[in-house]
Amino acid sequence: MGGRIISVSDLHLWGPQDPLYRALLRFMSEQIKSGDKFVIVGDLFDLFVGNKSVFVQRYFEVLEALKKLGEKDVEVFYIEGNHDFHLESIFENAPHVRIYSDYLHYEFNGRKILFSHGDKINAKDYGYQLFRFGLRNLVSQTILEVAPGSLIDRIGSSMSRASRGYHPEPDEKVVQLFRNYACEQISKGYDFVVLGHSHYMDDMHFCVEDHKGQYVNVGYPRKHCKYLELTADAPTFKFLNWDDVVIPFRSSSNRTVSD
Ligand SMILES: [Mn+2]
Repeated sequence: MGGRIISVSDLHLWGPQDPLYRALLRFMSEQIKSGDKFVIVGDLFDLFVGNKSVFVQRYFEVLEALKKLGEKDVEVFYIEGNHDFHLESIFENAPHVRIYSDYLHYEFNGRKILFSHGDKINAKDYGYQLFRFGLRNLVSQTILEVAPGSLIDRIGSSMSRASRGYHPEPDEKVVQLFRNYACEQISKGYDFVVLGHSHYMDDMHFCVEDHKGQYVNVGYPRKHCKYLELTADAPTFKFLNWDDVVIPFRSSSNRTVSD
């Protein structure tokens, strides 16, 4: 059955040897059906900046698979994260892939959905803001164009290692900030708010002056093994397991899913 919204975020893929990378390829070919909308809510890649050949080569199969989804009439909405941005030129020849640098407002069967990675919500996350400043703001499009890919890869990889990609423990204050932000958006009329970035799996229902809305966050798929599905007639987003498709990326040591 097609026509669903399928959403992932925070996979932080590091390359073709990553079991999650293989899993995502299988997921795209087997689970995403004709007519589905595939929404990526940032940090699909652990590092992908601009159209540098070092990244294009590293993630070649995933890029090709995303482009191929157009053949089965799947629209792809790619909301950039803080580890993957300036991607617009990568998909220039794939009109079914649309890139959003901040957020996506989407209407699905009369319901309003806000998708955003969420990295701008916590203005007091100094460590992260430094990462963002260093990578996203300082590395402007102009610098990106002239700097060698290998240099960006080296700097970016070490910054990425120092940020959430390799230290995925969620911060309670961030979790609260994200919930507050989602509630605020629901009070403005959104029916669903989909965020990533916090690496904290969340599924909350808010009711503000008789208007109900759901906030969802898939957390950190390496740990929580979830993706999201919203069908046309379902009242809420459902958390589905990667298990059917993906055996290798769950190990016995990271099975805690109580949060
Ligand atoms: Mn992030």
